[in-house]
Formats: sequence, structure tokens, C-alpha cells
Amino acid sequence: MPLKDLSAGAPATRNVDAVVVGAGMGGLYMLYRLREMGFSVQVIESGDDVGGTWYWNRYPGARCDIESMYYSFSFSRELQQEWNWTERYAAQPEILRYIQHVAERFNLRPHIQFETRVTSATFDEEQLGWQVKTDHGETYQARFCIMATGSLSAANLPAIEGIETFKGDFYHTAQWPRDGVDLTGKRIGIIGTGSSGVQAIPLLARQASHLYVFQRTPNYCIPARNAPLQPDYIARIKSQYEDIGRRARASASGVAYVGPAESPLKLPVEERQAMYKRHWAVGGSVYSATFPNLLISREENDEATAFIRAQIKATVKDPEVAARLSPKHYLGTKRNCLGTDYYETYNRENVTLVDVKQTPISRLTNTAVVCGDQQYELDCLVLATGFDAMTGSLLRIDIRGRGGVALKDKWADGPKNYLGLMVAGFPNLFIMTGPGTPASLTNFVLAIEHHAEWISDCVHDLDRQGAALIEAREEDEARWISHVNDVADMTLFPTANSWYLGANIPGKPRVFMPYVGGFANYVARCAEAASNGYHGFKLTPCKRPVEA
Ligand code: N01
Repeated sequence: MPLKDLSAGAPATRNVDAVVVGAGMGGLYMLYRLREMGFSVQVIESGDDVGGTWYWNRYPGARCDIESMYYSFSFSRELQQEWNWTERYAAQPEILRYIQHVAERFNLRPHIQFETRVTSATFDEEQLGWQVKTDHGETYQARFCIMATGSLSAANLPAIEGIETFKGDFYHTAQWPRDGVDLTGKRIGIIGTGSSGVQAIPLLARQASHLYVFQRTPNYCIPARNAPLQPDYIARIKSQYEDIGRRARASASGVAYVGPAESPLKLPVEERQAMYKRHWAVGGSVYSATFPNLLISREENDEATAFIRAQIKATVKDPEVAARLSPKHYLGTKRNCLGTDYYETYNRENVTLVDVKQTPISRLTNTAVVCGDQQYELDCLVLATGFDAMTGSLLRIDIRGRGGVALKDKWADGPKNYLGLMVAGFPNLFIMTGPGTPASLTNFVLAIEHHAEWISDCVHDLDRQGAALIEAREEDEARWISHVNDVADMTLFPTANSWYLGANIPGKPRVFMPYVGGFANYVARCAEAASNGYHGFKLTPCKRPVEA
């Protein structure tokens, strides 16, 4: 039976069934599921509102790279039918409004404590639960602790000499000021050309007196071809939502759109070139979906990237700049960027591309970025330097399992878990959409729904079975991690220095973290484990351990 919420009148330690860390889409749906089952839930969120990623990433141009009609919760038919997206790819303010609407529609806010950061979570062997402490000095005693902390939440501030001395305006894309900033007429520098940089650069260029783009690795930017959504299209998709959801869940990518099944290399050259042109003109994920073996076939990938390099060459007037913008890694091994006018922006007189692979940034002065003997004077510096992805937001919390073992020590050589959901030695601690799951390679909303449903069903099952605890078994954890690595090694993914591998953070273990075995396959494995008495997990009734 769910515990009673004892929080009223007990300011020091509050008892709840579950603490959920984070009020992004994952935390909100987790809260909704558990509350509907009758559990008491406290969500703790560091921001002053819901939204997670979409609360923090307010930089100019921030926009989703999954089509908005699919980047929506499917758990409530009414919600799906009543919400109207306005653009093919929704911009950050609209997505944030949607998440706020979800919080209000389902009356979730009363369960969320805002502007509060979880500092530690410690497994309590006596109470068979978690002690969760916050930076406000509170302690929550909870049977379950659920980390909905997001994979791309811990902003990466690079250790550049003199960074603290820069006196101009200074922003990270993932910590953009709430009310925006007016950069009109300023000399702006931006470091980073991943998804955030690629989206921000065209808009910053329009405001700047001059924009310097400090690029270490060029990335593929596929045109988003964003456009307003027409009412008849919205109505058509809404009438097909059930089928779309079914197809998305049965797919490897978590997206209903599936490209050709046959390799384009089987077609005559003219025919396939015409197809690439057509798919490039549609834009978005349609172009990369042209290549069914993109991440396992070097030949197919070479063909996909040759076409993009030709587009860059045709778009960017200065051949030297075009060459510097041409990526060398395999398409998709770093997250593809979707953009609008990205390559065109380098034709502007007020934009300079600085190759910091060739001449690295040596330091910052109080007014400039210094690369070799060149000094770039700036009024404003934007860091689009990404995240300590997948593990960063978890390891910034002092998480301790059985025997006081710290998660950061257990994960010193890379994250270990079973099905990405639980870590051996950390009973009743669930992780949503983190390492060991396909979430970051799929549609996050679908991945979130799957995790929230699996975890809440599991919590409910434990109650029905009279079990106090569930945790991953060491041997199944080891088996899972080696499977995650084995399937990654069958692909081209490990060939690129991506955040998937932790390669963007100096000193981080180089381990491929997402599960590339496909969304449908992953969902089936999770379902199979649950239906086989939580195979791979150990259940503990009261204080006496029994085998599952
Ligand atoms: O971060 P990134 P992001 N000196 O890590 C460079 C999602 N997202 O915020 O590639 C110089 O991709 C770094 O260079 P390199 C999406 O999943 C989605 O852009 O490491 N440069 C790279 O160019 C995405 O993949 C959306 O050599 C330095 C850049 O900074 C993920 O978030 C929008 C440097 C970081 O790129 C992360 O994207 C935005 C240094 N010291 C984000 N340190 C959409 O939905 C780092 N860099 C569209």
C-alpha cells in the first residue's frame, strides 16, 4: 500500500513514497503516473518553473529537431487532441508553453518544489529507502528515488585559461537569461558548432555588428525546412495519432517516419542523386532516413556525406570557408544538426569562421578570445559548448547506495546499470532516459513515456508482491553493459568524438553510453524482464532478501 504523505507539519524530514528529481517532461509524467496510482510524490526542481531542457535552453533559435506533432505526449488522448502546434519544428517558447499546459491541465504543480536543488541521495539500510537532501536544508525520506534529471542538463563550461577574467557579456546556451538579451550591434563570439551553435549562429549573425564563430569540429547541418503547420495537416495527424504511436513504438528510432528499406546504392547513380535532392528539399530527418544502413555501412555513409559536402560547396561562396565547414566524421555518429540558413550565414560580410582545431583557443583576456597570435576583440561571448551528457546531471548529486558506495566511484570507468533503469547496489533508485537506454537516439518524449510507465508499473507490482526493494543484479548489469558496448561496436558510432562517448569532456571515460539496439527491441527487453518476475533484478521483501 502507498505510504501516507506525512509532510504536513514536519519541516525537518518529510516522508513521501517517492522523490522525483527534475520537473522536465520526464519528471512530470513520472509524477502523474505515480500520483494516479495513489502514491505520494515530491518533485524537486532547481528552476523556478517546469520544463527541464526547454526551461533552460532559451538561446536564440532554440527549436526541437523532432517534428512537433510527434514531440508530444501520447498518454492522454484529450491532451493530444486539444493542443495545436503552430510550426513543423516548434521553437523553445512554444514547447515550454506546452509543458506548462501539461502541468496545469493535470494539476501537477502542487507536488513540485521549485528553486531547490537536490544535493545528495543516500540509501538508508534501516528504513529501506532514500534520504534525499536539498540545498534548502530539507531532508525527504522516500521509499523510491527517481532521477528525471535529463541527459543533456549539466552544462559544459570549458576550462579555457582566463575564462573568469572576460568582462564582456557572457552566456552559455543552456543557461540563457530568462528574458532574453539584446545583442544588437555587438561584436559577438560563439564557441561551438553542435546543435545549439548551429541554431543560434544565423540569429546571432543578424544582430551582431560582427560574429566570430570559433569552430573545433564542423558538423552536418541538414535544412529543417521549418514552416507553419496548416489546419488540414494537423487534423490529419490528429486523426492518425493512435496508428502513428503504434508505428513509432514498433520502430528502432522511436519515430513513425521510416525511409526506404533498400540501400540507395542499389539504384542507378542519376536516380539516387535525384532522390537525395528530393529528400534534402523536404529536409529534417527525411534526408538521413534515405540511408537505411547509414550507421553500419561506410559506403552508404560516404555517399550520404558526399552529397552534403556538395551542398555546402554550392552554398558557401568562399571555397576555403566551405572546406572548413565540411565535416569529416560519418553522418549521424555525432548528433545531426537541423538548421535554417546555417551555411548561408557564412556568406554574410559580418561573419568570420575561426578554425580552432587548426589554431586552438589559447586563452581569454578581459576583452578578447586569443587563438595563436590572433586576438578577437568581443563585447559578448556565447558558449555553445554542450553538456557533460548522460552522466553529468546524476554525478553532480552525491548519490550513495548500499554500504555508502558513491555512484561516482561505481561509475569511475563509465556508467553501469541494468537496462539503463537501475544500478546494482542502489535499490529503489530509478534512472530515466539515461545511459544504457536508447533515449538519446530516439524521440525523447516516447522514451520518457516508456520509462515512466515501466517504473510506475514496477513500483505498483512491488507493492502487490509485498516487496520492499528492487535492484539490479550485478551479473545482469555486467551482461547488459557488455551488450550495450557490443552493439555499439557493430556500428560507426564509436569512430567519432561525440558526447555519446563522453569524448567532449576532458578526463571522462571513453565509453559509448546510449543503447543502439533500437527502441522497439529495448522496450521488448524491459517488458520481458518485468513479465518474468523482474528477471535480472533482485527483490527484497521487508528486510529478508529473497531471489526474484
Ligand atoms: O552541444 P554539442 P550542443 N573549444 O556537444 C564545441 C541536443 N540539442 O549543446 O565537436 C572549442 O553537440 C564542440 O566541439 P567538438 C542534441 O542532442 C538538441 O550543441 O567537441 N570548442 C562542439 O562543436 C545535441 O547533440 C537541439 O570538437 C569546444 C560544441 O562545442 C545535444 O543537445 C538543440 C570546446 C558542443 O556541441 C548537445 O548539443 C540543441 C572547447 N573547449 C541541443 N568545448 C535540438 O533539438 C566544446 N566545444 C535541435
